[in-house]
Amino acid sequence: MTYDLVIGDRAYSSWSLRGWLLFDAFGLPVKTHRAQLDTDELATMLRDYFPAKTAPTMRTPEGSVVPETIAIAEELATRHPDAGLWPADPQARATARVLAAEMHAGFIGLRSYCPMNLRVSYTDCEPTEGVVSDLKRLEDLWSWARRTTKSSTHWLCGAYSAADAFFAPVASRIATYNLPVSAEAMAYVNAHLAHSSFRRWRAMGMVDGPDQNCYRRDYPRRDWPGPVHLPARTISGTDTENATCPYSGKPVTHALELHGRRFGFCNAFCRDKTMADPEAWPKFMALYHS
Ligand SMILES: N[C@@H](CCC(=O)N[C@@H](CS)C(=O)NCC(=O)O)C(=O)O
Repeated sequence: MTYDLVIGDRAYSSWSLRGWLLFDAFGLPVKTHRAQLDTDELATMLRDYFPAKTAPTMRTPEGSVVPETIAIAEELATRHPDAGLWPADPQARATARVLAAEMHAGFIGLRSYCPMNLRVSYTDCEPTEGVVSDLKRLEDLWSWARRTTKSSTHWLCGAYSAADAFFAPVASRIATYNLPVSAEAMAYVNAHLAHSSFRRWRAMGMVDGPDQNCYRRDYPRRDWPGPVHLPARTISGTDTENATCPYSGKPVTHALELHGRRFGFCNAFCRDKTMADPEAWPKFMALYHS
């Protein structure tokens, strides 16, 4: 038995990203169940998760239903005290909790004007006063956290913590909408874009379900400002270096080509998520370097 986590479209569901990072970035196994937002899929799936109404919703191995991302963070931190969801140092821990709580409840201007969309990046979105004021508050909070905790890492309270997981979707919005922030804040954004769990989620988001029109904006586009992925492409057939999937060990049914070499997987999603960012996947990279 493991944890179950109901999530929305990975490209668009900012709360689902937070919820999933609380597992993946801390080495906690989870089985995800994806429902497409703006359809009846989520409501249908959540019939088995009363009283949940939104994604993410966690079910613990013994069957407790935990919706609300902040509750998921607290419950996982209590159950897995060595995973490091909250900093061990009391002052850093208190700071991290303040950050996560304010993110959970606030930044409505930014969240509504700039919905998360991991599939695009725009040159400019003409941010409103509400967005600019939310960005200023974020910068103030992030600087305060670094000063208070004397963090010497990329992250706000020392090692990557649940507070950073809470800000990952904000970092993605700054990248997507090219929002104006200080050099210090941009360095924090870049740390998120390069974080291996974030890269894995985004790689899945690039290939997980259709583009949703309600998240589309007609601003001019630019390339994604995060790490550039290796140039993989899908190919037909199963004539690959490996006979079994690097993730499941099952026989190869889908293939990609990278740098003239052919690799196989046991389903289209695992092939496509690897194609979207090969370096995000340690098991694939181990195969690539073998
Ligand atoms: N306060 C909730 C917010 C979750 C939330 O609003 N999730 C969105 C997806 S990002 C959702 O499920 N929307 C579908 C709906 O509201 O019907 C949390 O912390 O988890």
